[in-house]
Amino acid sequence: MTQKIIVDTDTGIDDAMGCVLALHRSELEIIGFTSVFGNADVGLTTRNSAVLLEQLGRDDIPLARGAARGFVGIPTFNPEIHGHDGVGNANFPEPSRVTELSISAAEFIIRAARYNPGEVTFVALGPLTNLALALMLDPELPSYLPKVVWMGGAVYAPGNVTPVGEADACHDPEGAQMVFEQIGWEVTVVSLDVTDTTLFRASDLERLKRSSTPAANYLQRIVPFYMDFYSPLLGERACAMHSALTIGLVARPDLILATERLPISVELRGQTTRGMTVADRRSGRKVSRNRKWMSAPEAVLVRDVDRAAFVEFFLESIGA
Ligand SMILES: [Ca+2]
Repeated sequence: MTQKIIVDTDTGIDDAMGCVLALHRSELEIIGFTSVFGNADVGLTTRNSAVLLEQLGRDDIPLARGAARGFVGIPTFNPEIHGHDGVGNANFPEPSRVTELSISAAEFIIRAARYNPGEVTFVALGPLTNLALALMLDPELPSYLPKVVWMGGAVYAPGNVTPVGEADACHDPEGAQMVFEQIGWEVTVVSLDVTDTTLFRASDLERLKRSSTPAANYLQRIVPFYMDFYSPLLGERACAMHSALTIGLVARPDLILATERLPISVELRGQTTRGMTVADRRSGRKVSRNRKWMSAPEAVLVRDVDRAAFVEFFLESIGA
């Protein structure tokens, strides 16, 4: 059975890997791409999604531009991770066939969800700003769009931009909190707890290089830059597959080995912890008298995945 998805992405190298995977899976029917700031300025992330769609010959997929910033704070970017252009300084030509929709990402999300009530899974690979904006415009959104999957946060694992903060959560803590505190939808969280340890290794890149599919050709131009950033952190030539894993788990839920239902709240005010995804892990939380946490809806945190099977699935899917 095909699953309709909206891919909300701050493309981004690992995001591009995820988008490429999504475009190659017949289980997934992509009804639109929405862009958001994050790995780079939203102008660049929108352009990168347009380039990706053109490179893979999928300029039929709608693309709507989203938020340029989160609710609070001026965004900052880290070009050493994804490059000045967000995709490894790969110098792709300007997109000519893909044009942005005239409506915003938030408006597109509402329209697409209302047109396909109950059928669309919102897959967010960046800050949750667009979904929060859509929720502000249409408070009934969860009844039309009941499933949200988010690559972001860190519950058991440390953060990546701060000791406890993951990048997408830190880019817009308020937007993320709006999504987590909302009752009526199921939020699945694919956090650093599993993505940081799901690696694309040098041997996988070699396999990619032996392939000449459009997807392989495209990824060969951007993945090495990401590996350059990650390799000193990992102690081997590799990179984390954050967003690609997230898409993979939407396509193949059987690759999920363990989940945990937890109320999650996003720290908005901490001196050193702003953006931290705080889960109530207390065993006695359900009988606790702490009403704030009792009323917080539970999210589904992915705790373990079949990493080797996923990487093989990724490579096979793109013809490598
Ligand atoms: Ca991302």
